[in-house]
Amino acid sequence: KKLSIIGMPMDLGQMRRGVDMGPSAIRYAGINERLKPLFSEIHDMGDIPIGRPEVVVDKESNLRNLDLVAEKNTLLSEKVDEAVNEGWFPLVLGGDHSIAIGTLAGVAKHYQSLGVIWYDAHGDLNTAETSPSGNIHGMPLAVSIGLGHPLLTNIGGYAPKVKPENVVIIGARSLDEGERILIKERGIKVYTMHEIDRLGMAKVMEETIAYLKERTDGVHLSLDLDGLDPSECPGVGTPVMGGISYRESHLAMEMLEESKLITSAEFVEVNPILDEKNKTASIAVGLMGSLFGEKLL
Ligand code: DIR
Ligand code: MN
Ligand code: MN
Ligand code: MN
Repeated sequence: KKLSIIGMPMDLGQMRRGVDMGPSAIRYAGINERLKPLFSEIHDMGDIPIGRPEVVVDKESNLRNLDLVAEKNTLLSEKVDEAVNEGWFPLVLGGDHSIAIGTLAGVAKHYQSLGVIWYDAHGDLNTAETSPSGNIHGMPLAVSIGLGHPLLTNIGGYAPKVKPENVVIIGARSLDEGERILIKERGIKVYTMHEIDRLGMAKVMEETIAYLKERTDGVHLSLDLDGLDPSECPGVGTPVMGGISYRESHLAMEMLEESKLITSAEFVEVNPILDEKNKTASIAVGLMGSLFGEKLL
């Protein structure tokens, strides 16, 4: 197995600066050394150039920095597409969660029926019409099922990227009104913290894996570090109490590894400015270790 690491230092999908340093923080936490024994080859492709563009606040559209988010995600989608074409497993480092728009645009065209695991405190299912914030990082899952501004939904020249019934959200505990309606309308599968507490993570992952195995030919893992509890992962822009534990998260990654289902991944929302001694980036790297087959014995 060959791994391609792509940094996406994007902070334009939300309002807290610092998440653009996520890829650096994750590299500093030792991603290359940690994953080296698990792959025959690793290419760190460096970062997609984002620059320090002037931030455009367009209150009319309720889509903050729309043009820039679309443009930069197009660049990411091309890099990801290229990696998949050449037989590399794409691992994207965020950056805020708006980058999932580009990752999925690059990945989804390679599958008949891509599945997505959305590991997150949030649903990221807002559109301009439902968003309370205007932040595009709260919208990438909606965009990927084809809902939202065409500049976002049509990246890569096709839409939608994913069928709503191929999506499993894990860890939700903060959903906006419009997101709740969409989840019910479109039949999106969600394991909230209630189900995780009640069933246990092992059962949640068994069900998720069985569900996706029968309907997909590839599965993308989109892991927002705010899915974990903020006591363990404080370095995120929108922390929500009562999250998934460190141990539950390792179990989830190990079960995904055993399933051999995952074909691409991204780890997002690491913000070292808000972190404690790079703890959140270190946890991200540890989770990658489990996802890619690190074994104690
Ligand atoms: C909120 C927060 N639902 C929004 N979303 C976040 O702005 O749309 N997603 N933080 O990760
Ligand atoms: Mn291709
Ligand atoms: Mn998110
Ligand atoms: Mn989130």
